[in-house]
Amino acid sequence: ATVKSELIECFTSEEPFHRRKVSIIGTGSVGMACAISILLKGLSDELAFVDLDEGKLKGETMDLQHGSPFMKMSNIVCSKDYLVTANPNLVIITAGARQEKGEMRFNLVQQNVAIFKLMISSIVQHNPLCKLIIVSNPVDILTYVAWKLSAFPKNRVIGSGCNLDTVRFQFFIGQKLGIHSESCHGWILGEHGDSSVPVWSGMNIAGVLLKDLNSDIGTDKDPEKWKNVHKEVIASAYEIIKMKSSTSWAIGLSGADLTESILKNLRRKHPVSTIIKGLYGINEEVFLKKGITNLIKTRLTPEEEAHLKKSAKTLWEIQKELET
Ligand code: 6V0
Repeated sequence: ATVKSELIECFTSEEPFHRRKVSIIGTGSVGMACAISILLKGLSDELAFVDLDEGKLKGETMDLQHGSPFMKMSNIVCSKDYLVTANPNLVIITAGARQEKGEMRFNLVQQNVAIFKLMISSIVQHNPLCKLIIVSNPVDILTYVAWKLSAFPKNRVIGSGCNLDTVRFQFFIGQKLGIHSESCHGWILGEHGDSSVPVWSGMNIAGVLLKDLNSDIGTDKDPEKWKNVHKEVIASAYEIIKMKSSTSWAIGLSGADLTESILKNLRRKHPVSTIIKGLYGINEEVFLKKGITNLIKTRLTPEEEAHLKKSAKTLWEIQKELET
């Protein structure tokens, strides 16, 4: 007899029950920030990790496993083998090279495309029906690459896109007005990065359009220089990387936010990267429901639309050279 057999009378053999499984590829700062945000929101019953760096993979997993009692979480597993990711609702990809101080996101393209070639085929092999959230940079281009390589329908391949840029925008506007960022409604569209487009024409607080209060808002003519808020959004990632080598907490929370919309089928709108043809560019506002279901056709001023086209062109110039 063992302590276990003396203590526990087994009524039925346990059947695997994975109602909400999330797999995270990459256990770096972003992957782990996504993980802790998902765990603390109680969004999944099982979390599976994959990383090339076995020490880091096991260390991070053990560290989280020990915290299970505080999180009411049944199963946290890891392996270098993608089999561990099998049958999830969602796979979040955060693996790959990250920006060094002062480095632009586009510099990561070649390295990360090479990584994606191997990674996506392993993911698809074990998870032919999952949805993918791409976070690795340059996120818009890698979302396109993941879509091509996976041959998944476009509604199941989602890039985190401007979800983070948009909350940064709302945060800085909120700071300037002394209002909580959640009450500042406005969007950043286009590339997640330097050519992103702030949609000043729609920025509002409680339905009051800031453009109605200052018709020059966001332009060079504006005496209040609101345009600098967008500059701060673009600069903030570089600034944080300069100070702490990577950005992690806000993108982790943003990843969990998208995860929540998908797993709970919330039908919220998010500015994510999705593959769209015939509309302005690469990024759009969409409803998420078990993947993307609807796309909101944002009204833009002619200037905003021109900026968005330019942002899409910037991405396309790089994408068209890629051999996937
Ligand atoms: P990190 O801390 O270096 O972690 C990356 C992890 O990926 C490491 O643990 C590597 O071992 C692992 N890895 C590398 N190659 C592979 C592979 N082939 N298979 C499995 N694992 C692999 O980087 P960090 O976590 O800071 O950043 C991850 C990615 O997220 C980078 O590309 C960032 O640029 C990107 N970000 C995207 C953001 C967004 O808004 N979309 C925001 C911040 C960072």
